[in-house]
Amino acid sequence: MSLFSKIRFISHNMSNRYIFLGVLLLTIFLNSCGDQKNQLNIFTWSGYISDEIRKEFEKEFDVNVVIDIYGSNEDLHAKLSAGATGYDIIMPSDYMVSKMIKENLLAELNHDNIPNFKNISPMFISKYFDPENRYSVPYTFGTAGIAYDSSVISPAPDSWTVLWETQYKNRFSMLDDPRETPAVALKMLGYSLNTTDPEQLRQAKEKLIAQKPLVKQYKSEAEELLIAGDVILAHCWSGDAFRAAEKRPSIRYVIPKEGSSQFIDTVCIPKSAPHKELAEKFINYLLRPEVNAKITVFTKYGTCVPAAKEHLPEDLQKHKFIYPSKEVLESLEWIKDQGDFTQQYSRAWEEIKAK
Ligand code: SPD
Repeated sequence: MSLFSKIRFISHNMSNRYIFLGVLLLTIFLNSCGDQKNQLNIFTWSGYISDEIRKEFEKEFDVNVVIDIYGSNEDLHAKLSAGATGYDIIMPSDYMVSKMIKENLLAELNHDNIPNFKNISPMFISKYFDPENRYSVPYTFGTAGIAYDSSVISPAPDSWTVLWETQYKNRFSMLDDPRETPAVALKMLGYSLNTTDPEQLRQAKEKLIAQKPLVKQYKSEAEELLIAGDVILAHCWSGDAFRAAEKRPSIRYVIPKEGSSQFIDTVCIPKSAPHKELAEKFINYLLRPEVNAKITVFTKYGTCVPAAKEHLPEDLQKHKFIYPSKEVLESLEWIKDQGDFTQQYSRAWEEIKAK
């Protein structure tokens, strides 16, 4: 190699090295900028926050949003009371809010940071589980009932007893939930779903044990099973039935004549939240009427923000999956936190699952 070529070779390699070093430093710098972005960690039910809402919030507030999923209030409670930290937003139902307040697991909200709280209908505020909404903001409401495929099952079932019929062995699912599933058996037996009578709970447990060989799966995300046609009946929540019906139009939803449960799911901030102010911004964002309407379109649960209805297609403003008749409404009960007796529900549920 001539001297000239050698010099050119060395300088070429050096400049490559400088370029490589430059790119490396830039990458480290950009990554570290990324890491410094605030991150909002949400722990919620499946199908509760759409990608659209997540991305729009990320863009407007220049943050990252990470979503983790639970299938029951008790799973959420178990995780938080075992000391899980890092979550900024959780979405417990009514009775779980009162339990978590009692156990000091929730942060008090700074309402100055949530001016859109004024958009909520008075129907959904000051409820028994948090009378001054110091810890919770309503997110959605709904019921539990039976979704069924009307192309296979006709006439429509009107009783929980359909879920004990041997002809449907392995063709239906039950919620995987220590309060909702015993509630079905309690209602069938004519008892309150909030019973604190050990004998009534024992009878409900026996019923569910007898039913177990027929059950295809205990699953709280029944929507997937219904859409895939893996089940033709499912004990599930109204919005999930509605979402399944959107993809499989022969799916219908009924609330059996014996009665069922109703709920309000809320948005709360755990006491251990690392980004409380950001969490309050998120709550305030969810309460914008146009954002809240998108939530209803996505989740298919009821909205607590009346002004959101103006942004909703007409059928969603009064759909019977969301708004049951007066007669049906009268047959519904709220699940309540039963203090120490809750352990008996958990034990009964463990025994059923262990059979
Ligand atoms: N896929 C969303 C399900 C939300 C259900 N929350 C209701 C709990 C009532 N106990």
